[in-house]
Amino acid sequence: MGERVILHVDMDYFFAQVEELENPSLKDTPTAVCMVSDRLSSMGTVASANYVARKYGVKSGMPCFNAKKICPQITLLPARKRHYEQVSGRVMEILACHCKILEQVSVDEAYLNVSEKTGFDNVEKLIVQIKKDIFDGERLTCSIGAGPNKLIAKMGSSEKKPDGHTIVKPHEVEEFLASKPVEKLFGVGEKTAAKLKEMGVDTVSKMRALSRERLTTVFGEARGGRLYDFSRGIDDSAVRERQKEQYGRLKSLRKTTNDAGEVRLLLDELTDEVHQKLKSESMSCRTISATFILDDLTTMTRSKTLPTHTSDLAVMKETAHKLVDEFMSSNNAVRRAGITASNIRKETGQKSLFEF
Ligand code: DCP
Ligand code: CA
Ligand code: CA
Repeated sequence: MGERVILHVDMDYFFAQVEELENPSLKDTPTAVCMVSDRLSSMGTVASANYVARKYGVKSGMPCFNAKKICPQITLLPARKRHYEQVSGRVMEILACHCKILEQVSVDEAYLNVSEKTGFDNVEKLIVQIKKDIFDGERLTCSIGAGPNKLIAKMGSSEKKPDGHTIVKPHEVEEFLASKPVEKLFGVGEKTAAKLKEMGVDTVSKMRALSRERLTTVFGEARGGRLYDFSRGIDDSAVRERQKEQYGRLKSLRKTTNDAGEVRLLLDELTDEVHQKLKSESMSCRTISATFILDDLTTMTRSKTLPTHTSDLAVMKETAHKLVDEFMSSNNAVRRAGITASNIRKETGQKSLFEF
């Protein structure tokens, strides 16, 4: 068996970079995209900040209010999630052209097993090509890590951000990890880092001095074992194509209501989105579920399984309407509602019963 070469691709300041495309003047000024909660429009948090804004200390997860305070000239934009998902889908398609197996792990990152295409000696050429293809296609930059496993590839992609790449060959793994502070090791969150520091361990090389027994005693069998392996650069997990099991959307109503018509309208809008997503991935579904969140935040779900798989928008909407009408007839006041398509499979090209 030849050596494994794994890439991890992560888009640079993804949401904010996508916004810059449409308004290039934002490029040189601090800019952030805010995720605004449906109801409380003033309570947004920063989803993504460009690198100019980061110089002022603006970070993801920070309340937008604080971002404005530390950087008054910042441009804050509302998130357009559906748009980013569409761009993401196109980026993933570009990546899929470069490997047999692609594992998308979030909206802006993926692992690629490229062992069949290249060894470490030529991997840089492939990385440059992938970056070029994404830039030519979408005008977006990304950062890429290459390593003998997912752990090292993932850590490599964040080494030289933005628009950078890092290649860690198998014999370089040990040195790559050794001097890193523990919080840089993948899988070490804030709590674990704090605990390690309490134990006098602040670098990965010091972590390696801890026995497996010690780590599993402190952190439990699974997590402790993983920390032991990760500190040595060991990660045997496979790059695995993930099949989505369901597609769903949930949204607040403008106000709490017991009018079935209003809930239907909202679900129509969400069904359009779910349907588009299914179609874009050539999937069909057999089960439609509607979720209703009541004023006291109780969540209720109603489902219908159809006789055959479908990706027919009218069928999906009609099923959702039935679910709404049945649910609302018992006079529930609904605050949020959602739709989920599950029981998913690749479209076979065969007509469904409804289409005959
Ligand atoms: N995201 C979010 N809320 C967070 C973190 C991220 O909504 N707390 C979204 C917006 C990001 C996207 O996910 O653009 C990807 O997250 P990353 O952590 O990869 O961050 P960025 O891509 O924004 O920046 P970086 O250049 O550091 O990768
Ligand atoms: Ca990113
Ligand atoms: Ca990411």
